[in-house]
Amino acid sequence: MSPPTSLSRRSFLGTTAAALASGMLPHSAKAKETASQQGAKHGGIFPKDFQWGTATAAYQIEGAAAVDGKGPSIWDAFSKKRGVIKNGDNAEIACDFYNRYPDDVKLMAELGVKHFRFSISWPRVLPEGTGKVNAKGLDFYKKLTDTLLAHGITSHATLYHWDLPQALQDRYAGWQNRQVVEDFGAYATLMGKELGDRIHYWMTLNEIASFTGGPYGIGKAGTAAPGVTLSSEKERSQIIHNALLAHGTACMALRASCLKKPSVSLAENYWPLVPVVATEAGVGAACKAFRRENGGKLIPILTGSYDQGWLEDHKDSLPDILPGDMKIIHQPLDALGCNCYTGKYVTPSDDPKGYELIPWFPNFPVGNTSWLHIVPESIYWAVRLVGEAVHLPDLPIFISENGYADGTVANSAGLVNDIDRIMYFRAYLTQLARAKSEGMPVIGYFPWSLMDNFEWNDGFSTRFGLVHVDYATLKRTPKLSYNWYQEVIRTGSIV
Ligand code: GBH
Repeated sequence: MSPPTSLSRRSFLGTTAAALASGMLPHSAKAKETASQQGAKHGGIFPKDFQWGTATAAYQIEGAAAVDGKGPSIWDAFSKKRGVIKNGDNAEIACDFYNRYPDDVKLMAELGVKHFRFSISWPRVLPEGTGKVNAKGLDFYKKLTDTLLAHGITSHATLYHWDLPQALQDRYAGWQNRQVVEDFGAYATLMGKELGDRIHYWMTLNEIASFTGGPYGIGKAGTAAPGVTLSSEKERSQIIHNALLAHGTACMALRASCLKKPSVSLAENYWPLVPVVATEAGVGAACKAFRRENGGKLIPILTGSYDQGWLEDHKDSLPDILPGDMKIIHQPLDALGCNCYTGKYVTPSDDPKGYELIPWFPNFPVGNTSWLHIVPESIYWAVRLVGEAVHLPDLPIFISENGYADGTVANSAGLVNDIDRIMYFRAYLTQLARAKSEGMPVIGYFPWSLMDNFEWNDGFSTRFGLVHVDYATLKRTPKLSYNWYQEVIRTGSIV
């Protein structure tokens, strides 16, 4: 793979070497240098075994939507509707990762990542959602994981990144029906049996809030797949409750079916709450907000009960909870994956909740896509509040996603000079280093995404990659941020 041409790799490295020589290490890393010989030797705060990775999802990169026996997913069906995806894009080909993965794994190896987060497409391995296994689909993940291993890259697999088999949507309305819990469990068992010999790190679900929120409208059609109209909030609560049960059931299924003891986790985009001023009162308000704002998903997973404040907020729309449900939901986790892009600022308040969220305003800095308010401290509080607000200070946390959409386009040499993305990553990583330097159990970082890909409703128009993809030719070109991340990994410090 040839390095970018317009700003040569040598001049790029020259710049970063100078920065390092002038002592531009994060303050916290410096403070730690004497305390942690190993960290210092490695150049920074992140230890040698820190999991530097990248993240992707099956539907967004694989393509091969109807190839080798794959069944359709709800996103295949949804994308066929007119006007729901920007520019009428669809992911039939996407990045063609299904065919090009050998080259893409080389790109990862060149980048220096030792960890890769991808998801398994449920309808690729079980075209009908249940029953008959598609051997060719299974083969793909065997070949992918073998290729990764051959390049010294560890697999981190997500079982569900939003591509439900359309067959289950048709058969019983998918996530709306509790039957999905059993079927997801059976799928997890199959994956554990078939792939548990080569995959140690598992995530059950990706972002419960995302696939139970926008896809379902109340009194109007949801805006993402499957695009369903609900009649009440209670119906949504039930969908979320089913997802929580599916998570717990899959945890048990993986532990029972993997050949070797797996590491089981999920990737949640829970809200990090950032105290505007981190006084005792400010942090106290953030803790209260953390429990209440995350009280319907992360909190029951981590504690076995919906948050009391959350129950009050949702008293008219509570799900039906069967005896034993909360125990299923509350499975021990080996680690917690946090998808962190943004956060919310919070201040103490005299109202009974004890906190107030600061609303966004139009000129607040946003990262080239409407929802991505730039809040670097969110990544620090996302880690710290699991310890402080939920009292799990030893639960290992990895950042399963963190990313930024392109603000510029490829120049005439085909290079994307994405200094804005580098700024974003550096700011967030500095805050992660802050958490690490304070002794918090941060174990990995998986920026979203290895390469530009199908960004759901935004189609191909919004680009999150470290590598640029030309969708006309499918040519991959590393962006400047790829070179930057390469140096971060090489030195273990924030260059
Ligand atoms: C992640 O979601 C996803 O896991 C990943 O697949 C995705 O590509 C990546 O982020 C980048 O977006 O349109 O205003 O209703 C991030 C959280 C939740 C952000 C849903 C967009 C819809 C906002 N996403 N949200 S809006």
